[in-house]
Amino acid sequence: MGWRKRQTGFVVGAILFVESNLLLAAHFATPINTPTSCPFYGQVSINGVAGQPGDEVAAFDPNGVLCGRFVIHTAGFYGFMEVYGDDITTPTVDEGARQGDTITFRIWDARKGIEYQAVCLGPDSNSWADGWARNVNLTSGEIIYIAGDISGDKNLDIVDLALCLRMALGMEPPVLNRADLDGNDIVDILDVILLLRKITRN
Ligand SMILES: [Ca+2]
Ligand SMILES: [Ca+2]
Ligand SMILES: [Ca+2]
Repeated sequence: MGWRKRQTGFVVGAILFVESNLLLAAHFATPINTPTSCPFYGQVSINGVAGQPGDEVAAFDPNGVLCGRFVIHTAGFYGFMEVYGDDITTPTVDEGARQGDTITFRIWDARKGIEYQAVCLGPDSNSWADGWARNVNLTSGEIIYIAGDISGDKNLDIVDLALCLRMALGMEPPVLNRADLDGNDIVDILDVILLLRKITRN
């Protein structure tokens, strides 16, 4: 009886530990730091609610290169976020934006594990210019990605749970970018439990 209780306590503790680490690890990749940058800042909301500490904003150039990332620390605001320019001394590598490029943004809701395309609300334009700060308010638009949505239908449900379980049991090849919820590069029973908790919380 006591042993079983202790075991349960251990499992619950392990899950809470993993979940707290999930909130600490940044979702978006780290951009390459270059000598040129255009700082963006402004308000950020997700479905009408202020972006919360731990949520993230990322900036992309027209080639889809991630060239800026900011982890929100003050509810409702992001920035200054350095959005880096392409380094002309490295012609084979595209690190970021060039003069006049239109920058697009994505928003990551860390608690719900949802990545959104951002809608730019101004007041400034979102064109990149070295050394010029841009005030661009952002709000969430189309959903790009939901952590744990293995079936890809933008819903978290029993179908995803069944797929995750099959991957954890080795009955199906693991799809890491969708099913590895704790980011340890394997799909196992802990990912299934994390997904179950997400589904029951929704
Ligand atoms: Ca370059
Ligand atoms: Ca799904
Ligand atoms: Ca995992």
